[in-house]
Amino acid sequence: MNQNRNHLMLTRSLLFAAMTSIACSSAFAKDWQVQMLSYGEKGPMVFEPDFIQAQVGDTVTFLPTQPGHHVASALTPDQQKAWSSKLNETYTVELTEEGVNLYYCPPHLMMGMVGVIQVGESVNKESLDQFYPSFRNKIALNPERVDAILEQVK
Ligand SMILES: [Cu+2]
Repeated sequence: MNQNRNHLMLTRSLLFAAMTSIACSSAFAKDWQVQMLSYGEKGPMVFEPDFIQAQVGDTVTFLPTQPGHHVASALTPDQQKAWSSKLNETYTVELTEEGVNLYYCPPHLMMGMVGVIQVGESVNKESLDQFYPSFRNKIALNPERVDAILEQVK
């Protein structure tokens, strides 16, 4: 009898612990902020920061700090929907899948306005490595700056 009651209490407290940890993980989801700049620390036409290591459930908000920019995904993890924003708008993307997101500013891809969001592990690194050479061919100015961003993907 007594043992049964103990077992029930243990089950209840485990259930409570599980529910609490679910609530906590969403409470700690982070909103990262990326500025879209015509001139930043690394020169003209940049996202700042240009590399983010995030977790599933986080969001990234792109801010039109300086005018003339927007953002579009070039490559996303398999189940992550492609995204794109309108010119000069604040835009938030929800990171629903693990893997690497490569994105760019459409009017300034040629000038290397590119960024990366890694979510958890880089599970789609093989797709990224296959995709990157043709993408890099469209960058006329400072492709090395973009290479350095991609090198942070581990
Ligand atoms: Cu731009």
